[in-house]
Amino acid sequence: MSSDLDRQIAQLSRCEPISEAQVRSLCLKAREILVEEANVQHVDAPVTICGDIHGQFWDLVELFRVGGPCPQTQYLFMGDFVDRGFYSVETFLLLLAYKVRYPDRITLIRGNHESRQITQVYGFYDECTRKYGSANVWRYCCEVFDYLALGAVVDGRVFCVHGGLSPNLKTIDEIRSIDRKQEVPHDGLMCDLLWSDPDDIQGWGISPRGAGFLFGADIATQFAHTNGLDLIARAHQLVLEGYKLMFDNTIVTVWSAPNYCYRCGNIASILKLDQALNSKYETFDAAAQE
Ligand SMILES: [Mn+2]
Repeated sequence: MSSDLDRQIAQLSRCEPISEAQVRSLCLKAREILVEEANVQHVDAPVTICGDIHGQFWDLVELFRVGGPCPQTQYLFMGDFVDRGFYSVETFLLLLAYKVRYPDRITLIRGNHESRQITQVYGFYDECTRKYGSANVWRYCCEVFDYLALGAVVDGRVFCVHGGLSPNLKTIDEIRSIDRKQEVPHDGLMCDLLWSDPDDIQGWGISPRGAGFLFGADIATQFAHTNGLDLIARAHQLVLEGYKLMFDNTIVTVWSAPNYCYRCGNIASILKLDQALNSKYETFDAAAQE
């Protein structure tokens, strides 16, 4: 019922949570859509690529003001919708409602925070139990997390992933053999895609995060060459200027949570790719908190 869904989108857009029964039904519909998606979704340009949101609901509203409303603008969100901010429930459910209402106009890929283990430490679990009086909504959302795609490729030329590359990955095709419908593992290819970071090193390095790897320009350049890519777009790391190009413009970090944790003082950005894959970065500041 798209009219019910439109009402839920309107309600969530005011930062008002929907009922537990509505969350359950929304999550079931979302899973039906996501289960049909590939581990690496193909997306056609033009599309606007976004990084971490982390429950900063009013900043997500600002993002849609800057980037244009969904579905008029096609969006690709690179994960970390929840934790840290005050409104992970409303943030994730609004994005999920858009996904169910306009499945071809918004792509959601999984971040390392879309995990049972991480959300029990960094806020989403507590927020769900506080707002709903039980862990049911958290459980429904975690079941959706397991179905989120692990990456996306725009027009065969721009690879999008939350974290980065893996020593166990040569071609994008190899991601297709993962059985992604599970909690994020502690190591291996699926883990690395969600946890790794580019760094000014040669080859591979140990990540200080305790999961994933650091990878240098040589690794990124080789991966881009092997897979015929113009750009690797990823999120996962706070960038004070909102975005950061590295390795001779082979990789970019896009960060979409302004004044992260309501105290970092950073600006945020989104990456607009036009029909011809020209890139344009739009930056924005934190919204006034309501
Ligand atoms: Mn992350």
